[in-house]
Amino acid sequence: MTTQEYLEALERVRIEGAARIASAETEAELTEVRNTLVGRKSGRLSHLMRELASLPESDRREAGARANSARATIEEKIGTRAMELGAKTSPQQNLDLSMPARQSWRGAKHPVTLIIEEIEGIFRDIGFTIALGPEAELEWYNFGALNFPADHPAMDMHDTLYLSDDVLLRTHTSPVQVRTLQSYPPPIRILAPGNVYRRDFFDASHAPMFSQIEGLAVDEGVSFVDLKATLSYFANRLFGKTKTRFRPSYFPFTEPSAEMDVECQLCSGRGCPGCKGTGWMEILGSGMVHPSVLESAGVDAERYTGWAFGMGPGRIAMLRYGIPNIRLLYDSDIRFLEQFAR
Ligand code: 2NL
Repeated sequence: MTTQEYLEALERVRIEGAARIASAETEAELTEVRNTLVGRKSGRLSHLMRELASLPESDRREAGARANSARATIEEKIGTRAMELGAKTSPQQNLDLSMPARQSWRGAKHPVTLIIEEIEGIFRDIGFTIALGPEAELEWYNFGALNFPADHPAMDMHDTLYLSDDVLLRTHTSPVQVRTLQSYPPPIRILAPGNVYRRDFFDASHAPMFSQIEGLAVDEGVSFVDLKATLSYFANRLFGKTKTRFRPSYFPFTEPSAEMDVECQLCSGRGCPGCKGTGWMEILGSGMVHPSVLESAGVDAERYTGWAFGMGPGRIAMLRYGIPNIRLLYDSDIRFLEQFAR
């Protein structure tokens, strides 16, 4: 082989090699192409490099440099093509269909929040407005306006958190209703949900802060029939069709007063430990607004009458969801709370 022939052969390997590398469509094909070009034993370029020795002494240096350059070009093109083929095929090849999906978490509202929202929805449907007010309240709105006698035990320092002589943390949401009566003329139909505070509630099964919902309706000609009909309707919306009953009770701010029971949700009224064998569960207290409460708030008790009620959403949530222990409502245990995700 003359030097001229040798250099032409090198050029052919470089050009044909480049074309074959570019047309390799799989990594296996590319390996095959690589073997035929630069494979140690049978590669065309390896063969040509062994042929160098047969060239005239004076041409070897130049021809050797050209052969090395051709090899470098081919190796570089193989490397580039290998990356292209890898990028094309690896997504499928690396896909592990048995790999578990990443865990996703859905937030849950607290059961008491769910109940408050549900109760608000029911009363909004029948024309009640949600009313809010301050949690730090004047003693007069919390007790004085509500017909509490000056020596009522609820006003004791042991039961109520006082912030100063005449300011306290409200013990019920009634002050919101008194403020509404002062500010708007009847007809009034409001629902007053919110947090309330009691010192005596601070033990293993009670928190010093808990939620309450009160409601108030005041207009001309409002009677105990309106109270019974509205609260019975409410109980049937909340618990599904269920028996209700009213029992006489006492509150300083209502007269007459009544507590409402629903058929025990655990035993359907047959009697069980949950209802202490009575077949009934108390869900709220209510009554006709005491005339002196209306007068305290500046409402003419000769012209207007009203009814009111109060309940604890925590207690309702326990009945409604079958929660056995009140502490579950306060412990913030994620295993309990996540059951209310929806
Ligand atoms: C209960 C009982 C009750 C009221 C709250 C009320 C408010 C005004 C006037 C008259 Cl402004 N009454 N609220 C009436 C009866 C019962 O709550 O067991 N609460 C947890």
